[in-house]
Formats: sequence, C-alpha cells, structure tokens
Amino acid sequence: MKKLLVANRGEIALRVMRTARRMGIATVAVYSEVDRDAPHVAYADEAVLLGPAPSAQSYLRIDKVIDAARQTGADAIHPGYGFLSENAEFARQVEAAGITFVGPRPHAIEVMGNKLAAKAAVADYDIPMVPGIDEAVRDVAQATAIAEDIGFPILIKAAAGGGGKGMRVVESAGEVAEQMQRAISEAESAFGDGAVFIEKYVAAPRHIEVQVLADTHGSCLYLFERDCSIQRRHQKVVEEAPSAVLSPELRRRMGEAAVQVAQACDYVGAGTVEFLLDEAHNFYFLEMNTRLQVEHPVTELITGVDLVEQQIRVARGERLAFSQEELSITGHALELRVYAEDPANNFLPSIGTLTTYRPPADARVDGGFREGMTVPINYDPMIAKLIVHGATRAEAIERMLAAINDFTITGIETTLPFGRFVCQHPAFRSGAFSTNFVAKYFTPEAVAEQDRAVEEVAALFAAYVHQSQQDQLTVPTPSAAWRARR
Ligand code: MV4
Repeated sequence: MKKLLVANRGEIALRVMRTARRMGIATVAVYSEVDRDAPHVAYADEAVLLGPAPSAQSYLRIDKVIDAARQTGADAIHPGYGFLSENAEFARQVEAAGITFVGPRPHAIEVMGNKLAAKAAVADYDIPMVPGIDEAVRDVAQATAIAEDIGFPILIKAAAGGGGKGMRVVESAGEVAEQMQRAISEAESAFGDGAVFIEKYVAAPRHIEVQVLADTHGSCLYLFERDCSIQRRHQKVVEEAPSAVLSPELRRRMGEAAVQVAQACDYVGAGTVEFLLDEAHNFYFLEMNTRLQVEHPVTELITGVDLVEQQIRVARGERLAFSQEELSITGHALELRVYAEDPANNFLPSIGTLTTYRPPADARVDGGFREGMTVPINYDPMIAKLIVHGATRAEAIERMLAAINDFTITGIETTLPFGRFVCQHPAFRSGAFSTNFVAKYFTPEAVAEQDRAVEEVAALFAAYVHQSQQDQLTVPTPSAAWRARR
C-alpha cells in the first residue's frame, strides 16, 4: 500500500490520514465544494474535488470516488464511517477496480446490513438473541399471535434498519395493527424495504458493543467493550471503555460471542458487535457494524492499539501481531462527542462560525475544524471528539470535566455543557445507568441550573480570594472538588 485515498471528511478523514502518514503511506483527500478549505484537504498530500456540497453529489458518489483513486494512482481506499462505509456495492466496485478496500469483504457488509440476514448467519453459533422471530411479518393477525406468544411489551423493528429507525414499542395486542403499519411505512420510506420483525422489548438495557479485529489468516480477536448507553434519540453522546458493570467473566463471554459473530460472516478487519445488556446482566446480540466506529478511540486508549494501523495492516494481508492473551485493559477512557447543537434548546442544530475554537491541551481531541471556520449544514454536526484516559473511571471522569472546562468554543452552542451535566450526575458517576439516562434525568433546566451553580461558585471563590487578600491571608488553590464542579 503506497497511497491511500480516504473517502470521507472531517475528523475521521484526518484521523485516518495521520496514521497512514506515520506508516509512510501517501494520502489522498476527496472533498465537496463546501469543504475546499477544510483541514482534511489541507493535510492530505493530494486532494480531488468530488462535486457540490450535498452528499448525494459528492461523498456518496461511488463513481467519482473511484475515479479520484484512479486519477491519483491510489492503491487503497479507506471509507471511514458513515457515507459509503457500509455500502457493499462500493466495496465490490473498489475491489473490481483493483483497489484495496480497507474493510471487510462485500459479503460481510451485505449480511450484517440486514438484521434478519445477520440473525440467520449466526444461527448455527451459540449466540444469545432477544426472544423473537427470525423472519419478516406482514400479516397483523400473525404478528399479534407472535406478540402474545412472546409476551408484551414487544418491539417491531425494520430488517434493513439501524440507529433505531422504524422501531416501535407495542404494549398490548390492540396496538399491534397500527404500530405495525407505521413501522412498515417508515421502513419503506427510509430504507426502501418494508420488512419488519418482532422481538421482546428489553426495558432499560445498556448498550454494550465489542470491538473485534480479524486478519485474512484466520485470527480473530476481541479488544473488549465500549459502553454507549448515554444516547439521545439514538445519537451517542458519551462513550466509555471498559463498561463500569462487566465482570471479567461476562467480558470474556461477550468477547467470545462477538468473535463468533465475526467468524459467522468471515469478517476481516475492524468491526463492532452490538449487544443489549438487561438489568439481570443477560446479554443479547443486536447487530454488527462493519466499519470503524466514531467511538473507537476509547478502545485505543485502554488497549494501546491503533485501530486504523491494524485495519491497514490487515488490508495489506499481514497477520495480527498479537494474540488474545497479549491484549489487556489499562485504566479507563471516556469520549464526549462535541456537536454543534444547543442542549438548552432541545439539541437544535446550532449553525454558525467557530469564532473561538481552542481545544484543551491535556486530552486527545479528534477534530476536523479550525477557528474561524463555519460548520456546514450539509453533514453530521459533530465538530470534535474529546477523549480522556485515567487510571480509574473516577479519574477519567475528573479529567473529562477538566478537559470540558479547558475547551473554549464560541460562536455556536455545543454539547460541551451536556457532557459536564453527564459527568457530574450521580447516576453516571455511580455507573448505575441505562439507555434511559437522558430521558430520565436530562432537562434543559438542569444544564442551565448547573451553569448557574458554576458561576455562583466562581463568584464566591473570587469574593473569597478578594477578602483573603484584604485580610493578608494566604490564598488557597482551588480544591479538586471546586474544579470538578465547573
Ligand atoms: C432493542 C431495545 C429493547 N429491546 N431491542 C435501538 C437501536 C438499535 N440498534 C436497537 N435498539 C434497541 N433495540 C429490544 N429487543 C432497545 C433499543 C434501544 C437502544 C439500544 C441501544 C442504545 C440505545 C437505545 C435506545 C433506545 C432503544
């Protein structure tokens, strides 16, 4: 691999190119008209314009991306996440053009892209799954009978779905017909595929995902889990590794199950197997994401493994250089996604210019923006990921609070105050939380209240310092507790 084209933008394009450069591989960026001055374009050795701002005319154009690789002589393409990363047809055309796709084979993408196909693929293995049916239903009477058999509440899911789209909770038999119609039409309009199936609804689960890594020589390992339970409308906001609640024994069982899921589809490269963990700590396989995840850095910080480097090595046909026994967890890592959204205003997109953009020095910040840039409205509103590591979970939380404090962004509203809210919340700090965290505890007032408290403490401290100086006393340094409040 001599030259890698990164078929993406923003923080992930930069993050992939940094590792490629460190490995002595030349980099090619692609970009849309609105991204001409973006950092990923400036960073790359070469850059190719794809087209106008809308993704459908730029980052989603398979033909243009492959043409860009041909033009520049790139011998490999990394898809990042989102855009074409889980498009089996893209992987197929890249291969057909004689270019290395840094990712799994098209077949694995295809199988795991459909939840019913994924369930069928792992059926021969001993993978726990939520009680339910393994085929599409269309008939309301049949669906009602199945639901009564499983027991309410049930969840209707779209086979082609992901990220919670087309999902409907049904509490009683009388609601099945209406909710099923809605789920089917939602699935049809969102995915062009109206197939839906039924599962028992698991209340207040945790979302635990296992990172796997497989080479082309038959080795497949797990790099432990990430807990992504802090979500808002299926959008993850805070992620951590390891989970605060897994015992070493449960971690091993979930890791081994994840490896089996990967093996069931002949997986190659870095992938993520998603599980639900119920309140009794039973785990169930949900789906597999056949790409690098946004939240992969927390795994990198606890394992010391650069996942992009491993993806590239696997794509070059190398054997994994370590075994399962050689992998271990060191400390605890947290990631906060910094979105251009206003938590005080129902997370409304906050469009505008980054008048000030000063990331903290004592944290890993995977970002794609510079001071003075405008956040384009055409793409995902995530501007950066704030990632910290500590010897313990408590230490990681304190470091996150300090890093949030040291991150100055003005000109737009961001989810930084939301991150502070989470890190200060007793339920999060204790580790006793579920995917219901945001619905259960978050109110815009809570963030405003906390901001007021920060200002009050700051004002009190300033007054105290002033008084101390008047009194000719020694001025104390702010205590850890005081800093933690900010
Ligand atoms: C579930 C569930 C409860 N029971 N399945 C949401 C997205 C998709 N990946 C699967 N999801 C869920 N599936 C059963 N049988 C609850 C969710 C769910 C959820 C899962 C992970 C993270 C956040 C979530 C928020 C709401 C619902």
